[in-house]
Amino acid sequence: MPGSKGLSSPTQDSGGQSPTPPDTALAAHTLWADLRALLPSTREGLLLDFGEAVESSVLLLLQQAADLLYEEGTDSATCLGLAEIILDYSWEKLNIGTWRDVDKAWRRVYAYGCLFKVLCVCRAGGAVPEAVRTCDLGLLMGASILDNVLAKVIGVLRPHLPKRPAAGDAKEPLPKRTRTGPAEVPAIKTPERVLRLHCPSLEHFRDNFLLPQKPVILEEVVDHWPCMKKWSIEYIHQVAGSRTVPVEVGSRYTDEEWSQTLMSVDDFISHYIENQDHTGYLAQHQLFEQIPELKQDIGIPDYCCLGKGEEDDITVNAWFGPAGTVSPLHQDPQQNFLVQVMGRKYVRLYSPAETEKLYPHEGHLLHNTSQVDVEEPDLVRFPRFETAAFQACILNPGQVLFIPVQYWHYVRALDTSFSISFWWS
Ligand SMILES: O=C(O)CCC(=O)C(=O)O
Repeated sequence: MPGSKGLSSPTQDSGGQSPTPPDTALAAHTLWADLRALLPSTREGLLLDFGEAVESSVLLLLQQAADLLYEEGTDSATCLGLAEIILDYSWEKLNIGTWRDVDKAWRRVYAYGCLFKVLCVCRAGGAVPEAVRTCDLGLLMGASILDNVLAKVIGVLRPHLPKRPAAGDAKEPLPKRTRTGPAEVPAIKTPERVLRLHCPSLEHFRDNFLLPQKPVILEEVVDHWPCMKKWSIEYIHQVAGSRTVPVEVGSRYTDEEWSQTLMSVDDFISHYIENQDHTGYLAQHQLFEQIPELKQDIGIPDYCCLGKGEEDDITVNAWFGPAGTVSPLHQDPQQNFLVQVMGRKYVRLYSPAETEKLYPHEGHLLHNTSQVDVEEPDLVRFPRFETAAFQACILNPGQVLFIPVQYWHYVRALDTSFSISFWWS
């Protein structure tokens, strides 16, 4: 997948419509005490040191905000004003050029801005959903500070979030409008089918698929994961609805009009899953690092133990979207187990030996992506594509597709779908 093309500015908070608890003052006081306990005991412990990349004027703002936070009985509005300036300024720095060139010092500044804002909001008895959203922005766009304090802050805030009514409590069901009819399921010829195996032994998998680098679908190896029974759209609303996530907007990342944005999971579901005006894809996101409650519902495929790395080195990504999302034909630098939790996906696989027939983009950013639209190839521009050998499958819930390192893969969702990829070496 390509590097980030830059995120559009996060949509403004919808106005903090959280119901105010009856004993507001007491609740705010308790919350502030719990949050304050996460901070270093002295102001110096905040470690506000950013090196030369960050102007001294910005450092001064950070120091002033920190001083105010550590003073008793401070006017939170002044501190909040400083935090907002720090956030606006560092946000600009995060959005200049490509993501990989952003100086980490600015990502730390942004994370401190988020932390200070959240503390001010909560000290003043403000809206918890807004505070959670700010923490998420800090986690997504900032760098880790103070031993991942923003994740700990979310842990404290979570019990204070307003509860979403259970699906049965809703007075009227939301009208559902779907742009597309049932997705077309491609026919797959027998010789092209990816082999399926029930729970092969580690040795069998290693000798017949990992070492020779051959794709295979593994069945019944993740049936015991709680996500297989528990997950539904309603469950994702309940557990993750108020959390902010990155969303790809547009049919495919190779299109000109494709962009990325940040929004709550609730908004993502209502805009892109329940009402499909445009295609939106919560794609290639380390959701389980961000939301530990969801991580409890999944495991790591046993076969990953055949790799050389530690379990912590495995990159686990979520791919959640409506029918019709397309990941263009591309290759990745690690082995992959693509686990299908909800819905079906059509997958095409091409061996790295076929690369020359797949016309990779020439630019640096997309060199691992083919220029060919797999299901509607332009054979005048890309004549060799017609002779490229491939395998294909419909990946069903509960199945795990092994995609060897550098194997080209194209993926189209046939239904509302949730998949989890495990990249390992
Ligand atoms: O499911 C998808 O849309 C793409 C998955 C993918 O590219 C991957 O797991 O590397």
